[in-house]
Amino acid sequence: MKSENEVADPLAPRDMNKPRAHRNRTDGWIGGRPDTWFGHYRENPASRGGADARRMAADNDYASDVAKDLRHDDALFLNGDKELEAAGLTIESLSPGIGVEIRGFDMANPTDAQIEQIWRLYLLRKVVFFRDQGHINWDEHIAFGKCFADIGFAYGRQRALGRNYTSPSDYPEILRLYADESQPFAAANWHSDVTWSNQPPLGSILLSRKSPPVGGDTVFVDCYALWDSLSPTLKEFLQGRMAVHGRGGRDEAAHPICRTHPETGRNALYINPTFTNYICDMAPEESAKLLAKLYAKMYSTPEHTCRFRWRDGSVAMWDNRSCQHYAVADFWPHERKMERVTIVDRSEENEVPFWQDENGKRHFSERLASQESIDTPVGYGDDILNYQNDTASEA
Ligand SMILES: O=C(O)CCC(=O)C(=O)O
Ligand SMILES: [Fe+2]
Repeated sequence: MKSENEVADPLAPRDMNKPRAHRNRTDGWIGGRPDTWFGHYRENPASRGGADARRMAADNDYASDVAKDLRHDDALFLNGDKELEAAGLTIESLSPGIGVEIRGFDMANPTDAQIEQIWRLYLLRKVVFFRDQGHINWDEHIAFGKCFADIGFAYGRQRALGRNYTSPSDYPEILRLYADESQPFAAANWHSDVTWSNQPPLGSILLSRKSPPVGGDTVFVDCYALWDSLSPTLKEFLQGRMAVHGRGGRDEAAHPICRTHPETGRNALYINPTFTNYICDMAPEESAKLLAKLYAKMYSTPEHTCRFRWRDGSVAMWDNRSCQHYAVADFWPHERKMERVTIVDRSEENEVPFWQDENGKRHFSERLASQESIDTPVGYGDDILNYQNDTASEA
């Protein structure tokens, strides 16, 4: 007998390797290597534009409209437009779907028009980059963050810090991530920041004070595209479903797996292998299996990523609601000194993640631990500390 959870099997292989399979599948994975799926040439661009890849395969007029939209977007993200020009900004995309470098302004003295354009690009590109901002001091770094949102502490609302993270004593808003030969560290695990909290920070503004001569890049992945590229069956199975996140094996917050962005209205895949413990309302082994499949899909699609090479004074400003990041830990024994300002939503209503259903109803994340417990850094035992050494991360 089928149990309630066994509706349509979201893990069932669907037509992999069949001729003309692109006509009836859109996910490019399960039951085979995703990168051998020949529909990728159309499917991944479709995901980046939020288009329907199946319909593109069946309807040439629709496909040519999508192509037109993508060409239009590419022209904007490569060349800019009148509004950017009026603000004195030029841009260059790192990849078709995610990441753009913005040039022509000074973080210490941004104009209102520049702030408006930076936010516009931030929402569209999920992460934006600036170069040559090494002259800014902590006050200017904080002031720049305040142009967009409220300033949080290292963990957003939580002030107390864990290992590897320090703040100058009179600047709790500045988080230092310093690594060198004797203090090796990198947040080398896919994540969106602080998802163990039901009030995760909306974004971060990370400045490189000292970049390694080689290595230490940061990779970003577009979580809208990850959501859009799932099969309709899997989307239906996951929509409205929650996953539990936490640190150190604890259950601290339940978040919708399909998270609706409060400003763009787009849906993003909101699970990560750093903090997500399990999917709710599934048997533990089924949840583990599905998470593994999802991660395999999420992190094996270079089409949805961009990779940023740091230089001294470079800045990355990312949106935790629409992308994830991974700091590549290949730079030891070199020095890598980063400083971060964390931004939190001004609106309480938007700060707690939610999934918005087709009737406009918001289904919010839940806090599962006491506020006091959430506000306390996780204590790793000495054994674990020694064993994990450079890998444990809370932010
Ligand atoms: O060091 C980096 O590039 C990113 C570190 C990180 O994960 C963070 O600041 O949230
Ligand atoms: Fe992070």
